[in-house]
Amino acid sequence: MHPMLNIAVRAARSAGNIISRSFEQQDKVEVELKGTNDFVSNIDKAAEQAIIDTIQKAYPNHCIVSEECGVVDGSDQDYQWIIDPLDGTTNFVKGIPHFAVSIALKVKGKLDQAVIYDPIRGEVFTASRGKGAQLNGSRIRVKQSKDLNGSVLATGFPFKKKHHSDAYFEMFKTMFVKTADMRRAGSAALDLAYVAAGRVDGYFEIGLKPWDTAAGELLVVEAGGLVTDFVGGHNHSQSGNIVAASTKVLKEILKDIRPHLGESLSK
Ligand code: 2AM
Ligand code: CA
Repeated sequence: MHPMLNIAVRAARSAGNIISRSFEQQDKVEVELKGTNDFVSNIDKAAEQAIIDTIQKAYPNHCIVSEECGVVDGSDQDYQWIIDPLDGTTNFVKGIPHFAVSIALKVKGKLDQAVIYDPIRGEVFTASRGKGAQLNGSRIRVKQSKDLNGSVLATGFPFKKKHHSDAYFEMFKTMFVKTADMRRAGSAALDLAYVAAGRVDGYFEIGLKPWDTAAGELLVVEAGGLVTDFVGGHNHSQSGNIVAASTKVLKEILKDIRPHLGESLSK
């Protein structure tokens, strides 16, 4: 394993231990609202600190961008860690056992290493640039479905951007009638990991942040899939609008999204 991926996995496991221990003791979880429909807990922050400590111990000069604490500047701008200590916080605070730790490393602006750790199921999804993607050490691959017929797509609702509800549910409807079914499980990181593992045939969501998708993007690409924005371009980390699937399924999804884009989602 690449030494930097090894550190990422160690950091993810230490955060995951904090999260799963606290999940058993919900009375110790303190929840705040950081924005509309947007929860954060003391556990998000404790898990984040564990990750930052692990990375900084190994690589004190690297930069870090993290969901709860923002940017930690390092002297070496070539290395940037992108962290979501607890992806699926709403599930966590409601007692639903589906969430993950997501850690990615960009080297000179390119995704290089990624880990997504589901501490409840003990699943560690990893990817290294050019070396493929793994689940608990075994190779995973995107399902090479040829169209939406018989497929299951993962998605998330635009819960923080409800002004997109009409456009989103029109897209949803267009795809839903063609698929076998849809899943809305509540963790973007795990949705992308499941695309990489071939558990779902594709995924789309509006309004995500870079830490929700950075690790998942490398997983999908290394597992033989594609990741784009809503018009097939590569603006998804800026726009937060993301599609991930095999080449053929992605083309179908983009075709179904296109009529409902309007001005603000056309990137
Ligand atoms: P979080 O739990 O770390 O906030 C749920 O749809 C998934 O999307 C979660 O992974 C959640 O991450 C993420 N998410 C973050 N911002 C979102 C937004 N504005 N709209 C939809 N999903 C968002
Ligand atoms: Ca997140």
